Formats: sequence, C-alpha cells, structure tokens
Amino acid sequence: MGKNCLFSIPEFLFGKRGLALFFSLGACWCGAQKNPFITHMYTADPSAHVWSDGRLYVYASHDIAPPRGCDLMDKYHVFSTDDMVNWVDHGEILSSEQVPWGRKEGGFMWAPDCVYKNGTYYFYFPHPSGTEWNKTWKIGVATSDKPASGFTVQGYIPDLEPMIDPCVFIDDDGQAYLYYGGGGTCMGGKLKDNMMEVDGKMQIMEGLEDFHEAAWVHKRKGIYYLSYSDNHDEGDAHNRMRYATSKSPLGPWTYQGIYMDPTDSYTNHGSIVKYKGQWYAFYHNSALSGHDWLRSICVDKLYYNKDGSIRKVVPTLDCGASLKGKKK
Ligand code: FUB
Repeated sequence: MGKNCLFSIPEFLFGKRGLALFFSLGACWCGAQKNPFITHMYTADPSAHVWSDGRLYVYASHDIAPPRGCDLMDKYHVFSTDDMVNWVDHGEILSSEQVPWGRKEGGFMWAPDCVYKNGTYYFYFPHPSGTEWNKTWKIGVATSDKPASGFTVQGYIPDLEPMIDPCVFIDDDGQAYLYYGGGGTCMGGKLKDNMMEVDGKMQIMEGLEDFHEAAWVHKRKGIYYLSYSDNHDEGDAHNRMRYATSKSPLGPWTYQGIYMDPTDSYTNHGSIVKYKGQWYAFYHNSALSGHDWLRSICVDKLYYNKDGSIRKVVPTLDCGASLKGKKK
C-alpha cells in the first residue's frame, strides 16, 4: 500500500432525480491504494463482488454518528472501483424506511450481501421485524436489474431462525447457497431458483472453531473457504478473522486458522474476492474515528500458500488516517 497520500478528491456530483450520484473518492495524489478507502462517511461489513461490467462493487453497512452500538445503522451504500484506488459512492441503495415488514423504530440494517443471477441483483440484508430486535431478525431480500440502484424489497426468506449476516454464494453449476449465523452457530443451505426460499433445510456448518458471525464463502481451485469472525475479546483487541475449508459447499469444514488478527475495532467482518488476478481481503477498522461503532471499510492484498492455506493478512493504514484514543 502506498503511503503519504494526502487527499480524497470528490470529482463529480450530479442531482438526485434521474441522474446518478457520483463521488470519486479516495483518489490519492500518489495514485496508490489506501486504508480506509472510504473516508467521507462511516462504513462497515464490506461484501465485495466483481460484476460483468468489470468493476468491483462493495456493499457495506453504514455506521451513524453519534453511535449507539449498532442500533442506529439504518441504510446501505454501494461503492465501486476499477483500479482499487478511485472509488465511486453510488449513494444510498436501501434504508429501513423502505422495509414494509421491518421494525417500526427502524435502525439495525446490519451486514448485507449481494449476488447476481439471471439478470437480477439480489441484495440480502439482516433486519429485525419487531421492537424486540434480538429475537426478530429476518433475512430480507431486495432486487434490482442494476448493481447499485433501483433496489425494491421483495420480502424475506421464510422459516429461518433469527440470526444475522447473510452470505450468498453461487457455485460454478449455478446452485446458490445461503449462509448466516450468530450466537456461535453458522448455518448453510441451498436456495431455490427464486433466490428467496431455502431448498430443503438449513444445516449447521460443522467443523468451524469459535464461530461468532460474518460468514463468507469463496471458492479457489475447487476448494470452498468459509471465513468468519471469532469471539476473541481481550483488552482492546477483539474479533479475529478465521477460516475453514471443505470439498463441499456445505461442509463438513476443516478448521484452518486465523487469517487476520484484530484491528482497533471491537468487531471485524470480512469478504475475500479475486479482482484482476489479485486476491483481496476486505474488512473494517475504527481508524478514522477511534470509536468501536464508527467503523471504516478497508482492503488489503491476500495471498495463498502453495498448499492452499491463507497467509496472514497484514492490515495497512495510510493517507492520514490515524488511530485515535479508544472510545466505546
Ligand atoms: O455491523 C453490525 C454488525 O456488526 C454486523 O452484522 C456484524 O457482522 C458486526 O460487524
């Protein structure tokens, strides 16, 4: 990662109605990748995907100041790039006000994911349906024919246990799989072709060690990788990122180890994606705010060993972002 970058440059701003909202963000004068790569707002839980237009898109949740844990997070933004340096903020794609079945108090739009299938982008988001948020989580589904606008809520995936952090992975044969979890349990199952219902039963993902949340599945050389955050909680150092592998998308999984040590943030949440021949690990930290619940999305290169194991990702910081005194 390049160092000594001084500026983010907003390049284009268009009116809202009918026109796109573009900010070219994070373009350093030195032309290098930087962390955090979004600095005009607080962001968390990056789900990264490469779509057929050749751009890499990141679907993130949005921390809002002043923070109250993760209660007030009520909207999502999408960011994209074609060079890992210049990022476009496509604006808000969904808020809790647009969820007909959502809790009346709003908030709690937590870690989302998005997949593309047969001309439609499916955006999956955890959101409670009741005031008692912890017992009423649903996995909502919104769709659009565009990757970063026009999303309409279609409903939620029925008959799921109330847990969070959906990840949808589509295998080479076109079969889609849903993963989600919380409270120490990660579950996975097949999705029907409509992408809104589970085909059969969700099953516990066996073989993970110390699962907390933030499941993410990717495939490399025929091996499935399930990555997630753990329950580590010591002093100021919190969630680590771990992973397990399998020859099957639903396990059983073989635990492999930690691929990222804690950042300065209480939580971590990652996605792993290949772009233009390079693998990347997305995650978040609290570098801009020094506050656990005002997080910022980051990315660093990820490398595999010859045996397919993941080398520890070393988080980088630059462009003037500084770690401030820790606030909870
Ligand atoms: O951002 C809200 C929650 O914090 C996410 O759903 C978890 O993965 C953790 O990052």
